[in-house]
Amino acid sequence: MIKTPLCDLLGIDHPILQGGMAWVATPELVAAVSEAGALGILGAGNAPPDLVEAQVRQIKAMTGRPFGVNVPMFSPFVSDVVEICVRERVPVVTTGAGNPSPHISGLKRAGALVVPVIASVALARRLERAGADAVIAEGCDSGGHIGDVGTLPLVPQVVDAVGIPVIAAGGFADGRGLAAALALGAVGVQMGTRFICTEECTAHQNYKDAIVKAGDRGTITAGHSLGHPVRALRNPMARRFAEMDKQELAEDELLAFGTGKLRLAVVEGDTAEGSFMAGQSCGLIRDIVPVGEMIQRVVSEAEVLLRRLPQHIAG
Ligand code: TUI
Repeated sequence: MIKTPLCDLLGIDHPILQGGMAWVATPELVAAVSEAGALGILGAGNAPPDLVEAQVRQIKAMTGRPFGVNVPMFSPFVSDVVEICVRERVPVVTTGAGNPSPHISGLKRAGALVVPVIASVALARRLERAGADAVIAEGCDSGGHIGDVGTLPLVPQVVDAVGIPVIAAGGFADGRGLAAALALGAVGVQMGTRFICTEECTAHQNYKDAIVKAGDRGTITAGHSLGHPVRALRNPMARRFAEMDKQELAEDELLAFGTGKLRLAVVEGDTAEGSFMAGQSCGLIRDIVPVGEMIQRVVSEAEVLLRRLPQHIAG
């Protein structure tokens, strides 16, 4: 067992969070992760408030363990979704893709722990002052919407800059990653792509198979010209999107091109037209396993590794 202050803060057994991926992190996955002793997080994405409310209730019916909801700041329903988290007494709220400052005090009054995803030292500092309970420092090795600093340099800089616990994200998929994150001063890891390749994840089988097949250079980034780049598996859709970046098209043209492509990947499994958002950890993922087995594997690998580190250094 690896216990860190994160386990006490969140009431979990293992210092592992499952990223709140839009369309992918459904109640089935969230409940399985929380039941396995890590923190399952619902991906609210752009979903309308009534759907998020129904999904939160579904999670509560499936598990009595702590869980979270991820609210991306670009959702057209941010305030309503935050209100649902307040009303439903969601234990942990993570945020992404923007600055959640205006929502922190309301959530905290309702007893929620607020854990924003940040991609820079500056925003980590600002959110600590605004009352965040912890931050998830996400490097650009991760999938989906990314910042511009790699995980390895970002995490220790955030650890040095704030007094609240720091969770590392971006590139983690095994016990070696968890051990490395702890060495950087983080209290745990958040993994996204690794959780897609589990039996309980409801994403299309083609999504899971494409991740297992992908190697170290399996992803590319696109959307830089829009100011919010996205990392996804290399496929015809991703290549065309990356080409459009170079053509300096109008923002609405690029946005229109991206709309609905994540759903096409997750729900339809459309390998040509879908946007299969995934992190660089895809090269480390070789199987589709039950959530509980994967978490156990990660934790015991990290444990063995940390125990054997003195011999490893001695050579
Ligand atoms: O949010 C994510 N990952 C995501 S969201 C998403 S859905 C999407 N669809 C189409 C286009 C774009 C996204 C897929 N993946 N991760 C958390 C994250 N947050 N990564 C980076 C950031 C971030 C970036 C800038 C957080 C704050 C931030 O602040 C800017 C500011 O306002 O100061």
